[in-house]
Amino acid sequence: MTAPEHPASVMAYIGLGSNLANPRAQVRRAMDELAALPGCTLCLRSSLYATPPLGPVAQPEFVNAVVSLATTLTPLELLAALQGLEREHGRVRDGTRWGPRTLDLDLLIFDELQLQLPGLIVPHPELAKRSFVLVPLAEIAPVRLLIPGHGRLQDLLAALPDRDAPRRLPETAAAAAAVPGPQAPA
Ligand code: A4P
Ligand code: MG
Repeated sequence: MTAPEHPASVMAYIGLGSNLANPRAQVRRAMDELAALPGCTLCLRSSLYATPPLGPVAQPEFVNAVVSLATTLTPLELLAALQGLEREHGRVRDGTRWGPRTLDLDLLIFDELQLQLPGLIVPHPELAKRSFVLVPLAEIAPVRLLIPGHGRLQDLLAALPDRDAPRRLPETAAAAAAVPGPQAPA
């Protein structure tokens, strides 16, 4: 008798970003949806971070995070699944590059692969310069993680000019409420 075939899973890292229509809720919901994708198991999720918008358009602050996914999907299948989730979040592409969005899901890293396809570049080409990607990534990935074509995560982090820019947000509304406020009079 032969054992059933299971495609081997590999580790992928996904960057999440939102700056429209309740960004924290968009990102939290997207994490749950990523966990439910067929062929994927969500391994770790970073905290949520408030980050200053990068790009030419004046727009609200972003909420960013990163998750790791063990996946049996191919890179193009995973990208298609990410774009499906963006559409479900009402993402409208009006052609403005780096414009405001309800949800952006970027395939940051896919195992040890380096890909240059017409609709998919892996690792994500901007990743090494972005504190809103590297800071949450460092929360869930080994610091010695080797990012194909870019080097070690710890070296990329050390080279960032704005490493302190992402502001870690409280876990949940309940966690925020648990932060002690001014003492009430006795
Ligand atoms: N594409 C190619 N490679 C990838 C990949 N690795 N992951 C293609 C995802 N998509 C990839 O993306 C444009 C095209 O990139 C897609 O058709 C896909 O096939 P898009 O999501 O339609 O447009 P975009 O997001 O505006 O462009 P781009 O260049 O992907 O922008 P980024 O890199 O996503 O940056 N500031 C803060 N603080 N936080 C942010 O999250 N995000 C952006 C957008 C700008 N400023 C930001 C943030
Ligand atoms: Mg994008």
